[in-house]
Amino acid sequence: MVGLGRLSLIATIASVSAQLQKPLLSQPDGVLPETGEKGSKLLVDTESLQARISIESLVKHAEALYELAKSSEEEFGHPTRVIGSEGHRRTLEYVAAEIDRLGDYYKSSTQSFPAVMGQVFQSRLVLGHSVPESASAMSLTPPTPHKEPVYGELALVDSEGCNTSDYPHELSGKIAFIKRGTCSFGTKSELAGRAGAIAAVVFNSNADGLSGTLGVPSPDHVPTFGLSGKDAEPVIEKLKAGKVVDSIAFIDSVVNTINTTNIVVQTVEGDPENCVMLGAHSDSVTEGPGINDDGSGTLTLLEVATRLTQFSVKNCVRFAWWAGEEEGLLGSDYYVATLPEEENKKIRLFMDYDMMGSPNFAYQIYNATNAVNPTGSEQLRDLYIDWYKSKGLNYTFIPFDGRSDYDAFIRNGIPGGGIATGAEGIKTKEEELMFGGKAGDWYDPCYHQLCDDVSNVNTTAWLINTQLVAHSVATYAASFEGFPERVATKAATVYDQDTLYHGRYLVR
Ligand SMILES: *[C@@H]1O[C@H](CO)[C@@H](O)[C@H](O)[C@H]1NC(C)=O
Ligand SMILES: *[C@@H]1O[C@H](CO)[C@@H](O)[C@H](O)[C@H]1NC(C)=O
Ligand SMILES: *[C@@H]1O[C@H](CO)[C@@H](O)[C@H](O)[C@H]1NC(C)=O
Ligand SMILES: *[C@@H]1O[C@H](CO)[C@@H](O)[C@H](O)[C@H]1NC(C)=O
Ligand SMILES: CC(=O)N[C@H]1CO[C@H](CO)[C@@H](O)[C@@H]1O
Ligand SMILES: [Zn+2]
Repeated sequence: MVGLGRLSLIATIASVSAQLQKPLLSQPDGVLPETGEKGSKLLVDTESLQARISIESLVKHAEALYELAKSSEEEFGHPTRVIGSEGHRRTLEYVAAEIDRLGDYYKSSTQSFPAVMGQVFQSRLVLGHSVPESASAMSLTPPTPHKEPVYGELALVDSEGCNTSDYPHELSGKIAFIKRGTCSFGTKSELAGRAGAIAAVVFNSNADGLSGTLGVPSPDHVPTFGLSGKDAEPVIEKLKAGKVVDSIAFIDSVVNTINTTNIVVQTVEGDPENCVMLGAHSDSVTEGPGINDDGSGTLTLLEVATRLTQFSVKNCVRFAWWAGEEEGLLGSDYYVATLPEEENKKIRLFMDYDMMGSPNFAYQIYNATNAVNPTGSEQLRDLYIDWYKSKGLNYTFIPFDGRSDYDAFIRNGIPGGGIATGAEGIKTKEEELMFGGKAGDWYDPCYHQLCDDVSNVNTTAWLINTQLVAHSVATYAASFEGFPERVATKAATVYDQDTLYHGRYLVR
């Protein structure tokens, strides 16, 4: 694979796609190459590339993706493209085959990596005489031993439980009661385990409930719950008054590791020292087929990659389809972590495209600024702003807070940004005036559910955003003039401190 150095490239796309059924579409409509005088392709320009984006083509691919999700029905009882499922395996084959059809315009590679997956089947927490309603087992928590309840006294941990010295000496056989804040839930669980606790409860610093993830498994993790500040308050009072709170914790869960695969595709043409990179995630959650999340982004990339082949490029363009995003940005984390320093520097920017056509959409731009993120992020943000403005469309800013695959890039000094159309957030009255749709409802009422099917995309928004993705690719494929040079590979300290999410889960 061009420019990707020592990545572990397990298989080539050609071999993956060999057994595939016939491609979905014959040669896409309206895609005769843009040729110059000598019959060579013309340098990509944004208007020409945007003009070739076809909503019919996007929707046809979405229908195909839904059929692939159905291949998981036997194992899961419903359509899904979660990593490890037949539906996801076939999604990867599908993307690979579609790229393969484009001939030698691209060089492709796959990158396999271990993905940790967890499932919580049942859980229960009893604190003294009460069964707090807000208690929820954290994602990637280990089960209680033998999947049986454990019994112990609750022990209040000092401060925020981020230091060994915060944990009482006589914690052995007890359940640690820890305040949310500063360090990750994973760190708290680990320190509690090392101090001898048999389970841990992290309570929120405000009245709300707390559902998070322990992140990368550690042998020292103990079964861990999140709890609302409201439910914690009376318990803390008792503990501070020196009363004993006998408690019961029970979690039935599994954590296991499977192999899954990123697909990375790069133009053969274009300066390999200066790449514009973009990504979407190929996987869905277990609960549904994930056509908007992130089938839409997956197919947007495929559409732009297909149409781009009719043009020549000055800078290299690299497309990625990440796996394991829903388990905590696993694919993009792995990719960036295994990128040698000299390869990191060749990526001028990374653009994240996750959820392009939410039914109750807003045109959302990640508020990525140079003050907090690697320099260049703000120039990318402004490119999106200018484009929506030029079309007379409204847009909003949303936090750039670690909830999608840009995270590893930002943490490793690569400028980034992106657009989205909204997940489980609630549309405001003001946004209803700006975008239509319905105030008071989620942007995507089928977010992470079975109903995230072909009918769960707004085709107007999807087309507009795919045109904007085409604009972003065409702009940087043609020139990086005015775009800041790459600098450090570790720069995002403010971002590190402020970011609460890693994918869809709270981490601290
Ligand atoms: C994952 O792949 C590696 C390397 O190919 C292999 O050694 C390992 O057994 C695989 N693990 C699983 C769970 O399939
Ligand atoms: C965008 O981020 C900057 C800080 O980087 C902040 O000052 C500004 O208020 C943010 N804008 C919105 C609309 O969130
Ligand atoms: C943009 O939002 C304003 C309300 O803030 C609205 O009046 C206008 O129609 C919107 N423009 C479009 C193109 O929807
Ligand atoms: C997409 O959204 C617009 C604005 O809310 C609406 O007018 C249109 O009917 C929607 N189209 C589809 C296919 O959902
Ligand atoms: C006394 C002590 O070690 N305090 C440390 C506890 O952990 C926080 C966050 O990691 C540090 O900032 C403190 O210095
Ligand atoms: Zn997503």
